Amino acid sequence: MGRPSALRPVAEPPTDGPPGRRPVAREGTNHNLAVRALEQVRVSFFFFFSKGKMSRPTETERCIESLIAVFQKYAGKEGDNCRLSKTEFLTFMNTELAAFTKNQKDPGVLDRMMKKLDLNSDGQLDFQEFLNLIGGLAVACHESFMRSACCQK
Ligand SMILES: [Ca+2]
Repeated sequence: MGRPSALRPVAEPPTDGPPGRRPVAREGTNHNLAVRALEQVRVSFFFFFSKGKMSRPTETERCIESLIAVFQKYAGKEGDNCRLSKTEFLTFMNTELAAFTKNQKDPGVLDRMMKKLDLNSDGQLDFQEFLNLIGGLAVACHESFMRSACCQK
């Protein structure tokens, strides 16, 4: 485990108990360690995106920053600027993913996508729900690239 954050001190991972006994499932569960690791990443990203960017961002960091910026751009068009309304989602799809939407012959496809992505059924897409869309599209593109790469061999 890395150094404790200045913002959120992190308890040291538990030491192993006597053989044959599992440590008390509180602080040291894998789930809690994973959650704490995730919090560390979030804190690091908070510093990266909010403070002076001391070093040039990597390609991956720029991609993450772009996804956040695009989400905020469309989510901020009306109402709750932390979530995409259906109108904002349609604007996003027809602007940013026009190549995808233009090829759709089924006019209900975006409605169904919105319903499927809206995991908590609040009629809006939060950033996590938005990322599920981006992740799904990225996987589909990757698989398509892989298929065409395999066909060229
Ligand atoms: Ca939602």
